[in-house]
Amino acid sequence: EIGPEGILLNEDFIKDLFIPYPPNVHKGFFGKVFIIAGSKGLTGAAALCALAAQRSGAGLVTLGVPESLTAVFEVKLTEVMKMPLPDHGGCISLEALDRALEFSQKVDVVAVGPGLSTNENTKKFIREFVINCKKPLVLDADGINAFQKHPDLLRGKEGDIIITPHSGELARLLNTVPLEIEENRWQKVVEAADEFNCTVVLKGARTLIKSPSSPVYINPTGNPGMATGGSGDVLTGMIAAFLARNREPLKAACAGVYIHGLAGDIAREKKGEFSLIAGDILDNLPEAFKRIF
Ligand code: NPW
Ligand code: AMP
Ligand code: MG
Repeated sequence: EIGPEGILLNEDFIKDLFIPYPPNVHKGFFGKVFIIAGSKGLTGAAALCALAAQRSGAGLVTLGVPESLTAVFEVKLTEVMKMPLPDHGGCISLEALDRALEFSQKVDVVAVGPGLSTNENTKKFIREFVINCKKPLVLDADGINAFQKHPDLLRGKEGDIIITPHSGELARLLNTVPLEIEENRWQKVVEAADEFNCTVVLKGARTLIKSPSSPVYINPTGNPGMATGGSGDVLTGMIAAFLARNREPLKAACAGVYIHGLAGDIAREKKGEFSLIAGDILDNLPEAFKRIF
């Protein structure tokens, strides 16, 4: 424990996340995840996120993608299902709202954000979707950026939400600059969890996790090799999969962050810190799970 209100994450906290299941289990038991991600030039973020959810035990993963890019995703991803959504110029558009909301009713968790772009029409779609979605949500990257000038909309939203900002993204949400977040990480994670009444994962070296009623959890795993494009997209898929399975935002967030860092540490053992790429974190998820369970 770090002080009265800080707790260092460890494996014991993670272990009881995974409830035993019978041998005749079926895929519905492990949870259905809907990920809305990707745009022209950023299909990698969507693919990494979806595969991470699949590798993190989700029973069914469906990726909502810009319709015009469907063929790209069909080639990139085999196990993941795709839901083509109306787009303009490779960015999901507001016209996608009804289809996305309707599909969300059939899943356990929706993750929104990786690689969606900051196209104005896409941001409108994101805000309308998030406000009207009745399922637990994981918001990352552009799923957070869409609320930059509309924090009140996020503040007023009911239901379980996990947000996973890096300093730049939390700065946008709190209308400040990244340095201000970096210099006051503890205070800012507390402020954000309180203000938005949701679980906040403030990423970076020693990621901090906090829900409105919890202490601050500090993650000891991970390494600087993970400061590479796509790392965070992997984390989002993992947290969504865990949330679909256990429905406990704080536990899902803590487990995601801890195991993501562990997979990054295993990747570093094999590839070295210098060459580590996000796909290596993904590739070492199986090894990380084997070490814990
Ligand atoms: P600077 O200039 O680096 O010092 P953005 P993004 C600042 C997708 N991706 N960590 C930083 O400052 C994502 O999912 C797609 C990080 C800069 O001003 C998003 O949809 C990939 N940043 C989209 O791209 C792989 C920090 O914040 C700004 C920081 C954009 O996401 C890559 C950077 O943030 C990527 O995941 C910190 N600790 N502190 C793909 N293969 O498809 C300050 N900053 O502009 O939100 O850019 O995170 O790359
Ligand atoms: P993103 O910026 O969204 O791609 O997320 C980056 C991911 O890598 C987050 O999970 C960070 O916690 C992790 N990460 C980035 N830099 C470091 C670092 N220096 N040490 C440990 N983890 C890091
Ligand atoms: Mg990111």
